Amino acid sequence: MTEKLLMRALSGETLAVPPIWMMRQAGRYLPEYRATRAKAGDFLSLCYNPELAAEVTLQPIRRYGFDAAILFADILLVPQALGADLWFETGEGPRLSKITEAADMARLKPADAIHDHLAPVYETVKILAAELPRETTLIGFAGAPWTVATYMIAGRGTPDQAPAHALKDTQPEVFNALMDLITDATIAYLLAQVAAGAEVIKLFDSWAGSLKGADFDAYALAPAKKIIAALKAARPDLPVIAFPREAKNRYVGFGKATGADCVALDNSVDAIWAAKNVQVDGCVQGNLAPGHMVTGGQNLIDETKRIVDTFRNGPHIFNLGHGITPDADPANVELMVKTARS
Ligand code: 1CP
Repeated sequence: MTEKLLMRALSGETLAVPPIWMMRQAGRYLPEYRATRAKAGDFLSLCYNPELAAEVTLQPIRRYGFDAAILFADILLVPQALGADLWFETGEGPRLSKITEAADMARLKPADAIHDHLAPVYETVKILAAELPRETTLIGFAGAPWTVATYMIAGRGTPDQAPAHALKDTQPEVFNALMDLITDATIAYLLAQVAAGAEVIKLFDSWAGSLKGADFDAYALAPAKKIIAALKAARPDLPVIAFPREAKNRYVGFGKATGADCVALDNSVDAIWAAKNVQVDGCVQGNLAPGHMVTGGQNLIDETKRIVDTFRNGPHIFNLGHGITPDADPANVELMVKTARS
C-alpha cells in the first residue's frame, strides 16, 4: 500500500489525521516566493522557468511539510498556448486578448498545437517528480473550460462573468466552439502533465457558481465529465479532484456525475451539511476560510478543529476553501498545520 496520505484519502480511506495542502501554497505571502519571482523577473517568466517554478513549488513543502505539492503554473497558460495574448497588469491581475466573435475563434490554434508552448511546464513536472520527498503527492492542474472561457471572453477577471454569459446567450455557436476547443486542449495538457509525472489532477472551476440550472449541467458538469473520462481512459487509476467553486446545492452528486474521486468545497459550504450530502459519496477537500491565515489566533484553532472533526468519519483532505491571500502570515499557516495534525 502507498505511504502517501493524500493518495490514500483519494482512494476512499478514512484516516485518523487528514492529509493537508493549501490552495496557492506557493505564493506572495512567502518571502522566499517573492525573492524567486524577483529573480525570474515577473510572474509569467516564473511560470515558464522550469528550475525556478520547481523551486517555488518546493518552498512550502520544505517550510510546512504539506502532504501534496501543486505544480506552479497558472490556468491562463492554456489560452496563451492557444494563441491568446496574455499579460499581467501589476496590482490588477491578468489581461488577455478577447473572444467576441467567430473571427477571434478562427485566429486560435487547434488543441493539439499547445505542446510546444507548454513544454516548460512539463519540464517543471519532471523536475518535481524527481525531487519531491517520497511521502509528498504531486498535483497537476488546469482550469475547467467555463472558468478559462470567462477569462478568454472578457479579457480579464470579472465579478459576475457577464461577458461570458452574454456570448453564451447571444452567439451560442461561437461560445460552444470555444468551450469545445478549451476542453480538448485541457485533456491534451493534463495527459502531458500525467505523462511527465503528475500523480493527481485538480480541475479548477472557480466561476462554476455563476452557472444555474441547465447551464450548470451543460458548462460545468458535462465538460468535467468529458475531461475526467478522457484522463481515466488513458490512466484508469489517476485520481481527480474537481472544484466547482460556489456550486452550492449542485455540489450534491457532482463527484458521481463527473467521475471525480474528490470534490473540493469552498468556504461558503457548511461542513455538517457537506459531510451528510457530499462526503457520503466519497472524498471531500476543504474548507477553512482563507481569512484565518490573516487573522490567526484562537478562531483559527477552533475553526481548524471544527472542520477536521466534522469530516472525520469519511475520506477528507484538509485545505482552505480558496487560495491563501498575499497578506497572510506564514506563522498562521504553521499553526493551522499543527492544529489539524494534533
Ligand atoms: O503576482 C504573482 O506572483 C501572481 C499571483 C498568482 C499565483 C501565485 C497568479 C496570478 N497565479 C498564481 C499561481 C496559481 N494559479 C496556481 C499555482 C499553484 C498553487 O496553488 O500554489 C494555481 C493552481 C492557480 C490557479 C488559478 N489561476 C485559478 C484557479 C484557482 C482560483 O484561485 O480560483 C485562477 C482563477 C487563476 C487566474 C489568476 N492567476 C493569477 C491571478 C491573480 C488570478 C485571478 C485573477 C482574477 O480573477 O482576477
